[in-house]
Amino acid sequence: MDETLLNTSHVQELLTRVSGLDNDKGDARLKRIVHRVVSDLFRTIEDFDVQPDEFWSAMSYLTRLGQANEVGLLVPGLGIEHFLDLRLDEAEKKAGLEGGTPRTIEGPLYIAGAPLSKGEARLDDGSEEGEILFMEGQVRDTEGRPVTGAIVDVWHANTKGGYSFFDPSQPKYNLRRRIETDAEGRYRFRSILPSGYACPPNGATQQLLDQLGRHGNRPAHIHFFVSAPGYRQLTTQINIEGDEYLHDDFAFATRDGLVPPVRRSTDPAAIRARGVDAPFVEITFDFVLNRAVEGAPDTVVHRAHAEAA
Ligand code: MBD
Ligand code: FE
Repeated sequence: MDETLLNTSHVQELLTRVSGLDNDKGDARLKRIVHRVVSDLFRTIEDFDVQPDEFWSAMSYLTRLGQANEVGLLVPGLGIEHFLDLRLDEAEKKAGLEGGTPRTIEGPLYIAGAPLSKGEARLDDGSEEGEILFMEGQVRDTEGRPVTGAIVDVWHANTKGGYSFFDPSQPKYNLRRRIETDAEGRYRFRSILPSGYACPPNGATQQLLDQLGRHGNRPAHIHFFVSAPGYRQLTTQINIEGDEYLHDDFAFATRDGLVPPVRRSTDPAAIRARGVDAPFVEITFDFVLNRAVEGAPDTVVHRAHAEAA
């Protein structure tokens, strides 16, 4: 071993005691993880000769990040949430699962308990000017059989990139619905085409991104949880093609297979047939679910979610 401060018996004993590895109480796995994380931090401090002022500026950064409730924003910004997806992909491959719709990150803006309806829904309340969107598709298993009674839980931003609940100017559950698939496994909804999201410009996440020379933008996207008894829950998003950030997402969520064609209709007869009074866009997107299996980690992620009051 190199003669570094980290490698001295004094510091190694300190790390053992810090993480409780010298006692037989507590959580054995957590002790090993804390030992690793604190050791890696000590090594970073030593290798980069981090000074106390720099260290405390990082601690006040983390304090501000938490106080602003931006932890869930920095995590995808640092690619960590995408890495967790890659890990799940790898575990599923090992368990012999393949052929499902690609997963991609949940992000920080899901709200549980959106209104539930059968077959179809309208997500917007008509109060916002925006391109009219009709989206529909089928939920199937990997053998191509329709999944009846699946729940398509969908949420997306408005034309300003804001999400209801987090953006108090929007009505409760605006652009959030749960749709139960019909006898053919189909869902359909009407909404408005979302715009991309941008990190709060004066927030803690953007502050770090600035120092990394990075932007904090996401391409326009629509989130989904698709679930049904006997199947693995799918967490995914589709992206709206043509967006300038389509392949430059600060949250690294764009994946092959998740960018469906967007069909624009300006034909008066088609507009009349849809029962609307303006041009609209259509997206067709089918979801393929893997069956539930033993031996692959659960895809339902337990994390703190706000619930609308
Ligand atoms: C979002 O809308 C989002 O989906 C992610 C991952 C991060 C910030 C805002
Ligand atoms: Fe989002």
